[in-house]
Parts: sequence; C-alpha cells; structure tokens
Amino acid sequence: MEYFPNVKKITFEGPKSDNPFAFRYYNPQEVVLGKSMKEHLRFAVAYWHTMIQDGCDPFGSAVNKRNWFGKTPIDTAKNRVDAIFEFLTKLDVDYFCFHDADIAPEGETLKETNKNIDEIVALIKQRMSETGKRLLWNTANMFSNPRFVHGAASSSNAVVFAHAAAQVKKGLEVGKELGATNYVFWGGREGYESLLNTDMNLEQDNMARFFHMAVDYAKEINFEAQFLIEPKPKEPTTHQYDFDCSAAIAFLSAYGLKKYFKLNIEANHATLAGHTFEHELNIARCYDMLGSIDANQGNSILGWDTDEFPTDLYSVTLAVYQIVENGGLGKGGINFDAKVRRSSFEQDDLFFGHIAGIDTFARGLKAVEKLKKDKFFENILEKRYASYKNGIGADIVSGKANFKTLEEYALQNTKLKNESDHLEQIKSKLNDYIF
Ligand code: XLS
Ligand code: NI
Ligand code: NI
Repeated sequence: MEYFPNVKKITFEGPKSDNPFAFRYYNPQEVVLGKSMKEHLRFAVAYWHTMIQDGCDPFGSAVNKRNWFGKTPIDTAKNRVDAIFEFLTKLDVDYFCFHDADIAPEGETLKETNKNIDEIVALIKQRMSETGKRLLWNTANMFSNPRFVHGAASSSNAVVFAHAAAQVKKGLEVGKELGATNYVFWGGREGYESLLNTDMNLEQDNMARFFHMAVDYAKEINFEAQFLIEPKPKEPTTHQYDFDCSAAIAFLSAYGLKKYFKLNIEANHATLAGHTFEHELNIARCYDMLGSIDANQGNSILGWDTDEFPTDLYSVTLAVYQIVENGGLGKGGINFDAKVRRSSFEQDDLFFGHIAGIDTFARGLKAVEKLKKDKFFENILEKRYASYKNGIGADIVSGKANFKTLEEYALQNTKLKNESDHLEQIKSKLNDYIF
C-alpha cells in the first residue's frame, strides 16, 4: 500500500516555487564550501516523532490522522516500516533513527520483546537494502516503561539496572546488524526527582559502570559505531546527570570514558539548560566531542522540550557555522528530533515539517558560505585577540611568561587601554548575511 498518496518525490524547485511539496532552498547536488549540500547536511528522520507520535498532550487525547494501523500491534509495526521507507524515499533523506520501543511492540517478557524486535529488524534490513537508506543511530527507550520509574542505569533497584543492561546489549546487536553509524544514550530518567533520597555518588558510579559494560560489549561484537551521549538538563526528571555538554564531558572524563564517546547535541535541550544551541556546539568542539545533532527548536515562552521543527534561521545559521568549523559531523548527522504541532494533524504535515527544517538548514548553510568567504568571524576574532600575537601576549600563549615576568611587565606598563567591541555593529552586519 502507498501511505502518502498525495506526495511524489520532493525535489528542489527554487525559492520562487509555491509547490508545498518542494524544496525551495535545499538543492542536494549544489556545491557549497567544497561539498554538496547533501554531504554537508546528513539529514535523518526520527521514528518516534514521525511514525509514533499521536498528538496527545497532558490535556488532550490523540488527534493525528495516520493510516498505518493494522489489526495487531505487530501488523502496525510492519506497516510503519513500509511507511517510513516510503517517507524517506519521497523526502530524499538518507538516514533514520529509532528507539527499540518505536519499532516493535514490547512483549510480556524480555524474550518476547526481543523476538518482536528480531522480526521487525529483519524487515528493516530488507527495506534498507532495497532503498539504500541508512541507520544514523538507534537507542534504547529506558524511560517509558513503568519499570524505569526510578531510572535505568541510575535506578535504586539493581534488578532494573540488569534489565536496562539486557536492553542495551540487544540494542548494540541490532545496531551492528543494521550497520548503524552511531549508538545514542539519552538518559531520560538518569537523574533524580529529589536529592532527599538520592545517593548521587552511587548512581553516577553505576552509570559509569553501565557505560563501560556497553563499551566492552560493543568491542566484543565488533560494533564500530560512534557512541554518543545526548545531554539534557531535566524533564522528565528534576535533574538529569548529563545536564549539558560541560557536565557530560566532565562525567566522561572523570570515569575514563571520554575516548569512547562523543555528544549528540539537541537544540531544545541546550535552551532548556539555559544555553544557546551554538554555545553547546562550541563547547563540544573545544573538547573534540561534537558527534551529531538533534535538530529542533524550543519555544522561549514555554519551559519544556517542545521539539518544534527548526525554522529559526538565525539560530540554525550559527549552529551550521559551528558544524562547518568542526569540519563537519563525521559519522554523525542532523536528526530531526522534531514533531508537528498538535494542530497540524494531517499526515502530509509530516512532509511540511521536514521540508521546513531542511530548507532552513540549507539557507543557514548558504549564509555560512557567505560568512566564510568574507572571513566575517575570523576577522572579528583576529582583531579582538591581536594582543596575543606579539609582545607580552605572545609570551603568555607560548608559555614563556610566568607570574614574575608578568609582574615586571605590569609594573612598567601602567597605561592600559581597552578597545570597544562594537557588538551592535557586528549584530547589524550579521543580519545582512542571514536575511
Ligand atoms: C528527549 C530526547 C530523545 C532522544 C532519544 O528529549 O531528545 O528523543 O533524542 O532518546
Ligand atoms: Ni533528542
Ligand atoms: Ni529532546
């Protein structure tokens, strides 16, 4: 069956097109900064938002019209596989991502769940080879099932730790089977509700033990995917241990895990942590930890993870700039961890959401091309930090200076002069590149 009968393959038609089923800015073959747009922007579709999300919210029930429901949960799961491959093919997107619980229904027992997973994985594998689509990453959902009420690897209940380990073991096997390029850990419930009853030390030690076991098992089965931690400060827990990139990097460093991981950075998680997206990307870049991104955006007047499709060109441009400065995302990509609004309940809205996000990234990339050609940021930085190029600044940077030589210098140079940043002028000029 055809799941999206109104849609043919989405192609580039240029900015003047008023065809809603066309890209107006994303031209996959167009070369920008030495690479095609397709190579720069390795887009992925998120199974959970696109195939599962039904539009319910804390105040209302499901509204989304979807045509893949079958007679039994396993029939629905199979239909969803066909639907997502049709979606990827029509959208011209090469990658997808999923949680174990997205693709197959949970059984009564772990054994039964794994059997369901195996059945669907076989079908996914077949569709992958027919269409050439690839798995950017998979992950384990260790937050929805009631057993994870106190967490997974950080649960106060050791039996739950064991269950979580079994689930990730299976996830790694599935990732290997499907040739995933990354494997993600988002610790949705790896945090605490209240510190009054939490042994933070034990919980963090246990999480580290868990990650080491995952690293060991991946080695054992020769699964070569890049491991990624996805930081988020809160929601559903009050405090999540992987609060932001800095916290995650500190944790990984302290437990001897840094060399095995990079980060999957989500825009909406950055803003939930009180940072901009570009701040988080920049921090990761400083430590060579930028692995992949979850592209979406929050709503500044709502305080939660609204996971909207990214249409804020300003923020996306600054994010793409960080990616370009990083030399790309390597094995990673741009996963639309984004859902259509509840009021956009038609199935075609799934296309409109993705097209909007894809075109916004393409426009961001074009703006970055102009910024790079003019060395816009390079010139600003060169001028601002010029004092470190020679004299005392060069001595500081080269390690020649010490407190005694610096004191000597400061005693002699009593007339100190600072320069204005002219930040308003910078922002105004930046607008010329973006809009
Ligand atoms: C939730 C997270 C989740 C991860 C994958 O906020 O973004 O969707 O990306 O578990
Ligand atoms: Ni995410
Ligand atoms: Ni999220």
